[in-house]
Amino acid sequence: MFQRILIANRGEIALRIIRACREMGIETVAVYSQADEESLHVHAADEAICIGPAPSSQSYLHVPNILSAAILSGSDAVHPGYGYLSERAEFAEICESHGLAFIGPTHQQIAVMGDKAQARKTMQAAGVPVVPGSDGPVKDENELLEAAKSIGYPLIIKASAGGGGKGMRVASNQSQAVKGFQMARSEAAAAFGSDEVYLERFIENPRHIEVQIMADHYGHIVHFGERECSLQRRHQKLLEEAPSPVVSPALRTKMGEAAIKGAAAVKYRGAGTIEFLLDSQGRFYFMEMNTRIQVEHPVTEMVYGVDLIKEQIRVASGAELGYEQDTIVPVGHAIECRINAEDPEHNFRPSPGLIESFHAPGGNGVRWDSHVYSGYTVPPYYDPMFGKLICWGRDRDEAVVRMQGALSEIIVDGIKTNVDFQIRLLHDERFRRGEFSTKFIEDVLMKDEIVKA
Ligand code: MV4
Repeated sequence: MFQRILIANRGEIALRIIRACREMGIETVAVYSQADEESLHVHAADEAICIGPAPSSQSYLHVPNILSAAILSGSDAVHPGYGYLSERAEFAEICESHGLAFIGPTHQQIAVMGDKAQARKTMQAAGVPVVPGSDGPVKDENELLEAAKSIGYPLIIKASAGGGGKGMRVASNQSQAVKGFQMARSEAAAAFGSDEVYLERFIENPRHIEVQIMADHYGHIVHFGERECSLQRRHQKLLEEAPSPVVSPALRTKMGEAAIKGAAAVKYRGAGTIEFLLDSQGRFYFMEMNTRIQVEHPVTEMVYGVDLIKEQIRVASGAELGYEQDTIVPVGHAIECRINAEDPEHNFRPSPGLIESFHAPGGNGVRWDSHVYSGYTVPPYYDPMFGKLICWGRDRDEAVVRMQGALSEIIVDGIKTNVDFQIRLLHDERFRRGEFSTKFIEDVLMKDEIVKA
């Protein structure tokens, strides 16, 4: 087992990883930017090293500084958390070549899944269902129109280097396809330094459902069911739950087995998430694989009674999984609300600043993962999420009621938050019935607002 882990991240996830290490008897080294001196993760770790000024490019994304901190502190492993360097293949490779275990998959696996066209090909070859689409990237207008003829409209043009919704264009006919192709290419070139794009048939009103997997270094792979992640705004998830209200035990088994098959095809190791689109007829298609721990991992933890961070660390150190799929059974229902420093009244603009007073929610089945406290200042440089509220119940209704109660207990004075927006979402009858798709927040909730105003 590792003796000392450097956590290459900040905020709630850094604290989450420190807590897991503490339970495992592993020492922790926090890194922090000059804007994060007062963050709880700095105080909670056994050692803390300043790695640079506030901007991420000079701190949490600065590989030489983080590597120096890991080596000078005598760490034997690096946990990247989510975001930042967690899916940078070069970072994983540099860690390993300096004798530091990277708590995640191999750099080759990160690279394959980071190239979305290559990931799609890999999954298709493994027998995982993919959306009908182009056979690899499309190079020019001829290839575009040729592929579009067999795919049909509407179609979606996606950047190979993209993911998370950047560099995408939907086209309903030939002229839109030609225009979208040019736009997607130039957007991708500017954003990712690669203008490679590929095509898929556009699935209307899909649900975003992702499967959690865990793999050891010896080829054993299990899944921990799905998370329903359809409730997003501009590709930022707002509320996630496990299980999905529309996934039956039979579909869970099918999606879980598909996810394991895809992971096995690249001899995957560590924690991973296979994202699927689920259409209105119950068909599912591979979309992307995330090769990191995800923000919403706690809903899976609460339903399956597992500590995914501890499992990640255990398998990274070379331990065997040690349990079989048939022992992994979901119990009850969990919901996560992301709590952001933002102003829903003004187009969700960020609202950083001093939290003058703060009160955390609590109670039976309530979990609050956050690094903030009364007197903490949310810095303007990073993601506005400052906490995650996770509620478990024996069924979905109990989880919803607990979440409503817990949300109304939160007190945050000094900054604007999305707490009231989350309360409204939980009271919506369509949400209560589990009837929503990825378009719900923008098309339904936001439109209601315009109508009301
Ligand atoms: C799609 C799609 C419909 N059809 N692909 C958005 C993020 C990126 N990971 C892929 N995305 C989508 N891909 C096909 N073939 C619709 C989306 C999409 C979406 C997916 C999940 C959650 C929210 C979304 C919002 C808009 C579009």
